[in-house]
Amino acid sequence: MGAVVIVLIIWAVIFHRKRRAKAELPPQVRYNLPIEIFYTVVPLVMVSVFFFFTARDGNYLQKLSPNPDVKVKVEAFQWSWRFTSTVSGKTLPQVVGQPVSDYKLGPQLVLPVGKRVQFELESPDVIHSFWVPAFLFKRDVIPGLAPDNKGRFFEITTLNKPGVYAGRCAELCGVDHSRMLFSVKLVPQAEYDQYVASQSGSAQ
Ligand SMILES: [Cu+2]
Repeated sequence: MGAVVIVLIIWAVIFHRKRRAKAELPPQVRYNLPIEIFYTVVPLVMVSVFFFFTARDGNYLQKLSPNPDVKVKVEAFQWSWRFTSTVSGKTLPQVVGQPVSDYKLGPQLVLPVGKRVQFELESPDVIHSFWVPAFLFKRDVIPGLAPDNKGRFFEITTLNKPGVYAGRCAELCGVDHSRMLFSVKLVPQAEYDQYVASQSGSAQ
């Protein structure tokens, strides 16, 4: 698009500049119906296409299932994270972090592979952003949203590959923003069940 515009500008400057010999106005093209219809309809079609894909993907990304396998409450604060997992009615003890220089030293969230996980995001102070690059999903954590606000929730299906994945805050949120690191450990379901059983959780 940029190239087309630049070429058209140069073409107009070279071939359609004002000649010294002729002082009168160039031919006027008002009330040219075909051109007016053209430059009305084409942008309408373009915007409609963009809108269709935006609405389709937005709906898909915001879809929440009624019974996710794991629910995680994520509290982002200056400058770390607090994770609270709930699995089949059992709430596990909170994982609380502090600012660190390496994501492996930060708080670790353990999740099963290939499962539906619903996150609820909350911030008591400023805007943060919850980001695990490997999950291809990032969501701003905005303080002050009502408990039922859809902006608090999102859901992903975890990767099918066990491992430890880096996570970080992706919104400049203060002096220790760069040290607001955490990790997500994905484990097979059996190992996850063991992990859940080993935690002194409270039944809801
Ligand atoms: Cu932050």
